[in-house]
Amino acid sequence: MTADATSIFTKIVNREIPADILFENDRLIAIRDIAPQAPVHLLVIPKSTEFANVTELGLGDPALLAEIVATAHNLATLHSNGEYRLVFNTGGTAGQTVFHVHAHVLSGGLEEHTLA
Ligand code: DGP
Repeated sequence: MTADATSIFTKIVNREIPADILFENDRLIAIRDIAPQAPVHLLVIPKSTEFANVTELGLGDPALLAEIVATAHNLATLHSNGEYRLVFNTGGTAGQTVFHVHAHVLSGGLEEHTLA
């Protein structure tokens, strides 16, 4: 399966819709989630439209998955206390609504929150 090439995240990458962009390189973009579930709730998103979910990404480009994890750590350190929860919703019945792989980075006061 290929990610939706017209996904909301591709539109953000292409500057077709606005977002609060915290980090960007040639492979990734990181934004604030529009509906935060924690004091710090960021999304780390590959620019590639090749992967719909983390299973496909891990099999297809494990180095890019590792880069997402490193970026999550760096952003949680910059924007919070360096401690974070990393969530990949995978499949509609698991809460995935955008079928373009993305990591939720949740940080700050998570002892008061259940899973995103
Ligand atoms: P998921 O349910 O795991 O597919 O997560 C999708 C997330 O994307 C959800 O937490 C809300 C966020 N989101 C959806 N549309 C937008 C948008 O236009 N801008 C931003 N910043 N986040 C969005």
